[in-house]
Amino acid sequence: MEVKAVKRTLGLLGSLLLAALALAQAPAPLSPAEKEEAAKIYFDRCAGCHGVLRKGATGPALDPKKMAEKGVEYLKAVIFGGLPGGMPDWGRQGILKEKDIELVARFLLEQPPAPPVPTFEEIKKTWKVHVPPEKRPTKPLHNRNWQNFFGQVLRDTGQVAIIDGDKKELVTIVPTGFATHILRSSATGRYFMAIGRDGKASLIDLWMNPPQVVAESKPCLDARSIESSKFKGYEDKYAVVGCYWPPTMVVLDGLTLEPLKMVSTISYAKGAGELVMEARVAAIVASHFNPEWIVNLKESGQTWLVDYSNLHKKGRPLPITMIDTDLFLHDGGWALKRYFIVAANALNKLIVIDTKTREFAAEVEAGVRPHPGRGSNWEHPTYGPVWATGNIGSPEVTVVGVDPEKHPQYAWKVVKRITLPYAGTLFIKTHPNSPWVIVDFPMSPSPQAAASLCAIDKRKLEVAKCWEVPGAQELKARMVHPEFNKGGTEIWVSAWGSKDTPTFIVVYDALTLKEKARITGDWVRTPTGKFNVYNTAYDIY
Ligand code: DHE
Repeated sequence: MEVKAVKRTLGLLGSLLLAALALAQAPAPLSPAEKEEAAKIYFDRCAGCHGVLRKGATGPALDPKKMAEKGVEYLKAVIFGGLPGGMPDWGRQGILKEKDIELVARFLLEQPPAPPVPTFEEIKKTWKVHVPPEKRPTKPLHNRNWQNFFGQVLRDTGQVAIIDGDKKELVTIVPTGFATHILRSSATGRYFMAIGRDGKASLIDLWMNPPQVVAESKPCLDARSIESSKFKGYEDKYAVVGCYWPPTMVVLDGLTLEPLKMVSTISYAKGAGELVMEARVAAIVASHFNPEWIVNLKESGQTWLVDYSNLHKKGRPLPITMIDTDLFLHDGGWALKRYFIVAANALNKLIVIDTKTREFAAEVEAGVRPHPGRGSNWEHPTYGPVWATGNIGSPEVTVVGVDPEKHPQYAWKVVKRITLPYAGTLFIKTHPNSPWVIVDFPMSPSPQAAASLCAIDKRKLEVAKCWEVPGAQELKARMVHPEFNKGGTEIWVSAWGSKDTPTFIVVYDALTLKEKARITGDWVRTPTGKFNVYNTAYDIY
């Protein structure tokens, strides 16, 4: 029985009894060496959701007093087996061993140690240029169709595989950061920028033969987002990394990744609430209307418009417009390449920013814990241009009208809630040339659902077909992150298994939904997000 349920049943007496039991079970305090090891595991695996300071965000706050009430055995069980709300089963997946779980459970009973905060000088020392811009090729050194390359994140090996999308052939594998998170294309598409959870940014030049990491730096200790400058005249000039810890946004030179400017995001929460020390940077996109980035702060509920056009001047001025939007901002994408739609996930809302007028435009009710990735755009015969998101906590794709100028009656309204057979969606994706929106379910607790995909009919706004991907369950894999090729004729989806077992990337025909190919090999380990060069550079989704 849940501790809460026991408490309800037994009332005050029960609470006292549980507290006494937990105290009796209380383990010895961690030795300094154990604490250091536990802090590292916590930082690498837990801080992403619960925060370095354990104040909570995507996951709940982990207050040492409350943790002590739950007791170390309960904590060990949760860390081993996960919880339906999204807590991963670290032990069952084999990522954390019994000894690690024991250490982390005991660590949670103690006050969090002060996390390190590197200086700008220390950060600058992490900067390495392997091939200076003047020594890089002026045209591609291979005959491959590099605009149809896919960058496949191999999460737990800390690598990115570059795959030739035409030939479905591995081109090369490059090292990136620990538990590599995402890739973004530079404005021209020539470079992939990777960001690791350890804050390491890598610049991959796709014109080299084979493509290679030409520059790197580590602007922070924990990061999730990276973006390039895309406005006309600034293409590939700058890059920006959004950090979880320290809570900062770091501007880099786009061609060398030299750290140029560091901005703290510690800020008051929306509505002049408390000062948030751990205001982490979530999604970042580069505006098409102005030389600026749209930067979303998760815990303080602000969206910053960051003007990068003066960075070449003395003192590197960086004007920032701060808009109070809403708390728990996470991921999001473009609608009509003008409106940036970001999920305020714990509030079950979507926030819309008009990047042309540079204003807050609307707030829309989504399903439970919306998770768009970047979402999907298409033209509907009745509603005009629409954008859609999946939801982790409810079996629904939420479709929103996005054209206030030509279809004002549908703008920022949910025009359809498409029912899915399962909850647990992380990503949906489409392409202008495909009639389908493809939906995954990697967060479903059911192995069969997690191994399945659905296709939504973009005209009828209903599920047309769902299928289990053969072979995925046997490999204990979850199908994740659909991505189209440049022409929109193929859909690629990764089978996300454990690091010990190679899996595969499956390729479907984007019209018939028939399996066309499977990319596999010893190197295909923990494939998660994959990014097509052309679609990522030109924001096609
Ligand atoms: Fe992500 C996007 C944060 C776990 C794969 N993820 C994002 C973004 C944020 C974020 C802020 C938006 C970036 C942007 O657009 O600039 N992700 C987090 C977390 O905090 C979280 C919940 C926990 C953690 O500790 O990291 C988390 N993410 C995951 C995963 O477990 C996933 C499924 C696998 C993995 O590689 O780690 C995962 N996240 C992705 C992907 C995207 C992403 C593939 C980009 C989607 C796209 O199409 O653009």
